[in-house]
Amino acid sequence: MPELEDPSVKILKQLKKAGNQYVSGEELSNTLGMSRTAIWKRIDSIKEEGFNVEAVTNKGYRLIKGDDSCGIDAPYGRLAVLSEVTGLVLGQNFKFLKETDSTNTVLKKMAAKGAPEGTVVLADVQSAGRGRRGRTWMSAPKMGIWMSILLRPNLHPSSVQTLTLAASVAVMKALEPMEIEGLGIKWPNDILINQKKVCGILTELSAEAEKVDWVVLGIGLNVNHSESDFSNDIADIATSLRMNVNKNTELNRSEIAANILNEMEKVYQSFIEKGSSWVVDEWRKRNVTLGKMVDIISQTGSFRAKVLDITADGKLIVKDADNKVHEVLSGEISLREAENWNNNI
Ligand code: BT5
Repeated sequence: MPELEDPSVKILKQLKKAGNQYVSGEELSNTLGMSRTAIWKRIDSIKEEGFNVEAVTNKGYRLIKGDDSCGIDAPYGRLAVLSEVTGLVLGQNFKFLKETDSTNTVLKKMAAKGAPEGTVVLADVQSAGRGRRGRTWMSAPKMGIWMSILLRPNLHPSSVQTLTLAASVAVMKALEPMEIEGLGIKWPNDILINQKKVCGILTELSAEAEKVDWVVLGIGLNVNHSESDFSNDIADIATSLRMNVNKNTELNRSEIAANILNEMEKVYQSFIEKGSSWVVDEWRKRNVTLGKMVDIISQTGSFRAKVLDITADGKLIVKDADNKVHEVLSGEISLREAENWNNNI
């Protein structure tokens, strides 16, 4: 059974929808086709995940909001996320881990054993969170969203870059309602707030010559960190959502994680229907890279260039100091401050 069909998820969705009102045991039993005793047992499992459910004879059940602004959604876990998921594919198979080495590593093993498209692994803390090229991703407990999504697209391996861009577009769409100033994508898929990194994406895949077998999209998003929660080596380059919203309370990670899944499902669908140029256009609207002066960093060295454009399959088009135009498929770029710009370019 897909986990989105889990009766506990459905009950929780119904209680959330009712807001402050009671939902009778009978009503739940009718909509779910389960006995009232079975409903009562499910309510117990919902409480075990940290939700405060009040049961009143002759009235039914209702969710009690906490005192803080996180309210009824404050718990972080499988039910908390799945009860906010509105799509049908992403989250249909869902694993929540209190602690793990890396959600990408876990999901890659599951993918190799045949896990279905839409499988999601979410952890509260990672002991060995990974960035690209062997770098470390700091993944402190209770602070962020450390999540991996499994897709099995019918794609040529060369199109996977577009899928990575699609993931950054989906995260942006999930964050946009928060109206954070200075939010944008740095090529290929770092999300920055005023030049500081709030989200990184690690794409890993298995493919044959002509076709992708699976893609694991690993998303690391800093949510509730304050400045002192970052280690010294990244304190100057990292930021969190909470540091950029006018709110003194913690943000609701479950809701944000679910919103990312909801947006990713829609973006993935549009990518399949409309093709990579749609994704690149959406990326273009949200990027902070085009037109900028950058250092292109590769294994063989680095050079300064101006970013002219992005191709339909996600390569960066840049012009170097000798007016030579290059296409950059992957690698690193470092955005230059305006005062460092070389006027010759
Ligand atoms: C990335 O790598 O940005 C990809 C990060 C992907 C993390 C997710 S979490 C869920 C899933 N499971 C995993 O194990 N990984 C994925 P890269 O572009 O290589 O950036 C890594 C660099 O970002 C590091 O070398 C640090 O400088 C910096 N960094 C490390 N942790 C950070 C953090 N929490 N916030 C901002 N910057 C960080």
